[in-house]
Amino acid sequence: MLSRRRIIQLGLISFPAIHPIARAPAANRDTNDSELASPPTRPFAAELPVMPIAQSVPSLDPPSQPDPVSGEAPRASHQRWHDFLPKMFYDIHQMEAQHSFHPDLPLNTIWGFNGIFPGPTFHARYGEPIVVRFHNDLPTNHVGFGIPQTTTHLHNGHTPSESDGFPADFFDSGLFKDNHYPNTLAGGDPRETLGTLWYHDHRVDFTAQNSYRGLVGFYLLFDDQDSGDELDHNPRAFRLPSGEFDIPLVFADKRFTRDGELLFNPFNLEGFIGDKFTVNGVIQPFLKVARRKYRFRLLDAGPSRFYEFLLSSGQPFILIANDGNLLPNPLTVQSARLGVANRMDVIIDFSNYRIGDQLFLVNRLAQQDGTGPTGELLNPGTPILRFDVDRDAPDHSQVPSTLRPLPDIDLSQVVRTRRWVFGDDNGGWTVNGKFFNVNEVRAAPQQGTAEIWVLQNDGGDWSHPIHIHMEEFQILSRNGQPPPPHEVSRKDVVILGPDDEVRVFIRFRDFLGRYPTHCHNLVHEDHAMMFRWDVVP
Ligand SMILES: [Cu+2]
Repeated sequence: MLSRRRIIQLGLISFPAIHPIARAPAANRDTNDSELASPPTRPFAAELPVMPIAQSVPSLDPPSQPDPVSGEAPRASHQRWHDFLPKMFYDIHQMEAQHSFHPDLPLNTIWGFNGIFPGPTFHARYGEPIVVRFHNDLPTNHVGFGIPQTTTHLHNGHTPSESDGFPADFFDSGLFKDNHYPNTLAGGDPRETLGTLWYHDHRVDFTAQNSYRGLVGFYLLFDDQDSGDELDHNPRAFRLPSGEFDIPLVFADKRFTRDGELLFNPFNLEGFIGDKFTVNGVIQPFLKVARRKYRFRLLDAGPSRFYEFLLSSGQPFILIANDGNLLPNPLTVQSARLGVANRMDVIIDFSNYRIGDQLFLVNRLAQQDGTGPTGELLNPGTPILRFDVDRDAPDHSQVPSTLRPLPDIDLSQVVRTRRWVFGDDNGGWTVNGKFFNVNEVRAAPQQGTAEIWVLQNDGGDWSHPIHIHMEEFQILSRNGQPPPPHEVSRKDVVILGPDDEVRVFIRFRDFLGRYPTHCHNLVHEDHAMMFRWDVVP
């Protein structure tokens, strides 16, 4: 019997969704991407870029409103518009642009929000609903991978369905769409406050290619406690490191041709692994830091790699948030493991180093292909970001011993249990034996109820980071055991290692409509490891 891997190599799989696979050079028609080594680049030759903060505009023309307006891509009317009247407006253009991944490589043609990779960072606040108008200004005659149709998803946003970037809600170049982000608490519960979100393209079948090409950015949410001000006089404020000392870091591995051109292999359906590590769009950058505390918001943007981060000095991290959600209490951890789309907010205190010291953020997790990490921890691993301690700076920040309590898990609210098996039967990536079909509603939970979802990996060697849209969940058990301390948290992406079974508690509040659940190995997602579920009245 042919293995699934062999079947893929022979090109025998046909998928039910539309898969107009982009043309790739013949030399790339192989799943063994490790043969395609990128050109050498000097480590730590360029400074870490810090993304600009997205700037609002006074108004949109035509004005955004509950029903679609002229020139807008087709969409359903906005839910609960008048409950969450937008107070701020943003005008964002998805554009092709030139980008430098490294001074030793030529400029590359990327796709970015406002033409930059990563895109501008949103600073949003609870109680301030916003509308973001996403214009698709991508070229229709583009060269290379990607498809110039987009649908933007705000990852872990508690967002009405019609603004959630459903994979089938993509639209063509020349059109725009208004996404309404209410910035409201799930169920009105302050324990559901979110913090580190990100936005990216979610076009069905092409999410890996479009986001790999650059359609990725951060969206940070603040409230009166996580206020983004370490000098805040409000006694409730956490006063975590803020401003220039609060730095989002997006990790994305890339691969380049011999000529230094960004390379993606659409024929590799297992998962695409780069041999160059970018942070905020630059290969192995350095960051000048002051002798004080910093908050770093780590994000794995994929497409397929897992990371285990450590500091070369042996100093532990203070972990304050998992998947962007502040923990009940900070945890001291030696390392932080992230699957695709996971976030970890960590505090690093540089006050015990001397000016002139250098230390490294190191990835030690071995991964050869899209299967997932081998489990081996490399020694010393790959230094990805160098910290250069170069100055003193005042530090008014603190790390409170108590952050956000967890919402109650009230099992009496549970109306049913559903089992979702993530597998590789039927010759491809499936959930309960089926490929993604945008028109098939696989679950219809009733608004206001809670359910237990059992997420199970039957894939043998494979690891799958599973993402559920719209609501945070809490892990009840992992392989029959209580979750480890860092997973005692609200989560939106859970790593399913080989044969793992994770039971989660999830509720369905505030908005109706269709949402997806999928593997966030973007290649698995695009090759149909996803299902649709609808919240119904
Ligand atoms: Cu997967």
